[in-house]
Amino acid sequence: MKTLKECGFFAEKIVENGNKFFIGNGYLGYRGTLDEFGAKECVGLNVAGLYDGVKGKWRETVNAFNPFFCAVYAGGRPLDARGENVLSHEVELDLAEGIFRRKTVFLVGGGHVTLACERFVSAAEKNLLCSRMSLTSDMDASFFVKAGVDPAVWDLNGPHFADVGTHCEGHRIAVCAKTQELHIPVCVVCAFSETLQNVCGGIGGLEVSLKAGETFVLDRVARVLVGEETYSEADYGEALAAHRREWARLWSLARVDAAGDERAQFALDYSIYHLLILAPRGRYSIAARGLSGQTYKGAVFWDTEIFLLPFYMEVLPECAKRLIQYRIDTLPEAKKKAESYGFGGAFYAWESQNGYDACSDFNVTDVFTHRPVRTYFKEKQIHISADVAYAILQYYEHTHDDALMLEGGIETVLECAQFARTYSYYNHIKGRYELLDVIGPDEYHERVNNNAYTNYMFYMTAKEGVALAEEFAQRYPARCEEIFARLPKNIVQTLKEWTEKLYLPQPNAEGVIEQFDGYFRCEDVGVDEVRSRLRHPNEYWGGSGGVATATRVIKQADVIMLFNLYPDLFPERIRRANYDFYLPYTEHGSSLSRCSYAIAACGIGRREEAYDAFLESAEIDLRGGGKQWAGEIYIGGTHPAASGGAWIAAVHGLGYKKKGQTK
Ligand code: IFM
Repeated sequence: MKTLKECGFFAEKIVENGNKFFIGNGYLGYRGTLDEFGAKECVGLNVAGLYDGVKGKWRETVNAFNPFFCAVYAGGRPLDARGENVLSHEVELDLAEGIFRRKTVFLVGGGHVTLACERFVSAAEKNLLCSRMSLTSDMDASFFVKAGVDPAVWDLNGPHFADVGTHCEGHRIAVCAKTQELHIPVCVVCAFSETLQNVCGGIGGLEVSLKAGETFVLDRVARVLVGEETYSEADYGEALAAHRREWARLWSLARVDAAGDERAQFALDYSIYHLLILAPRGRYSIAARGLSGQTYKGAVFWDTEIFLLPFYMEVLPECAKRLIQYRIDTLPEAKKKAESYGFGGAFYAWESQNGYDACSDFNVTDVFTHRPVRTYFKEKQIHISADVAYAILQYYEHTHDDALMLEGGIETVLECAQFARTYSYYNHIKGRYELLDVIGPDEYHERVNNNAYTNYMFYMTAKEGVALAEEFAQRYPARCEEIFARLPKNIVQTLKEWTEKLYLPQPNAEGVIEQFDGYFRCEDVGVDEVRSRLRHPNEYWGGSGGVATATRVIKQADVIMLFNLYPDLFPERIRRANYDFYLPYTEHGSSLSRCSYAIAACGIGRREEAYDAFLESAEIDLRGGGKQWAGEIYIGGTHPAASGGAWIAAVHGLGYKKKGQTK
């Protein structure tokens, strides 16, 4: 497997490379930054499922203290990749083993000094991360090595720690604190292979004298302890060996063969690498930007159910189960959300932080006035509940895990359908139920009526949910009686009647399904024209005053999504008509879009278009793609859904086979 490599140092790529060379183990994520960097350079050690909110700011995941800070000085001058004395610099990410490496050669007093480092977040142990730094000089030289656990944390909406305390005991340094909001103890403990002197504020130092050709090595073995977790020693070599063994196992399950196409192979390996380093290890799910930082508040969106779940179902089923379990666990919050808006059933969080909806009423800031813009994602993007139900139904179809269905699965699906039923309006004139005032996947058109994707998705939720409930009632009558006792009376019958009368937008004479009522009446202009109307590069395209709002230009695949999730709903002729119609209007302003078109293109026999869109999606973090700003809000980071969507397109569309698979 090829290793991702970059030679030379580019200051403008510090943030981008933090994402590109990112390592993780599903619980911890460490950005691809350099040892000498700090909070200003967006060093981040992100912890999954650990959230904190500071008064007046957005609640987000917590970044822990940095155990890998290390700055080396020669004659008082820092050996820094940004310095003028750099002869060469390279970073690499070993995808096969999940190891980050850097090597920088400096010119120091006429001699060459090589600073090298490797680091990994253990694939074998959830809270363990290790790094080995080495320093070699080709002439006798002395250095001062400054290292420790850096208490300065990069935050978007912090600071998240209170009562920060540093402790030093022998070769170990710990920085401990409590989160501001919930007072959860978080401690980063790092054992160093050398004892650091004069440790103060988590950082200590060490004089190092090298004879020509000698190498000094500093190992750092760290644990992130959350809550009641306790510390235990680990050995660098043993940890590395266990880590390597686990990566070998992971790739033996996950590798896909791109049939001799080198570019596709690398893009696919890179996408799969990202999916592997995000595989959850506990009762939490996967955030939209993975563990690459606090963007999107570290929250879980529909991305997980629709774009990521298929990979885990096939490759790491135990992780797929965790993703489903997360939604079942958070059913009570979804029911509360529905109730708070006056509806029944389960209305899932648009941006879920362990069930709590972190989506703000003002999710974008206007670049001209700097004022918050009212957005309606939280209360109108109701398709999230259908997406959750779809995932549960898919999971069941794949695993036949009756137990999970009886332990919340069926209940969740029915509650999601029930939510849509109570949300719908009965149109007495047309004699049908309608879903009014919603936002579909295309977020640029807010508060529309009868978004086709939403209506069909809830139709299928109710239909399939009812069928499953009836089947289970026959097979497990006693258990189902208990389940039904918790649900609204006669829910199965009510949902059946509702689906019969729910409005399902039909294709027009050209075979095109209108994305929402009145979409065809929007200004008929393409993406380039709308882009040319921008007065600021980071201007938000949607909402009440966006450049796309009154036009047919859409942010991302919308109607097309329906065909990807339910390919048998419409014949190929209709799918093709919609693909051709909507593609020119699609801005791909969301990283979920290209892969959706790739999957759709496969479904209508457009292999070349599918291949291009697949590459666009799979390479997004290799080229530092994706929008970085929504108005004035930073939305950069890695793009797991694009990786997951690329995998779906590759395996289920382009027909790339798993390694060792013959059919
Ligand atoms: O879930 C997506 C949404 O569809 C578009 N905006 C970004 C979200 C997170 O990826």
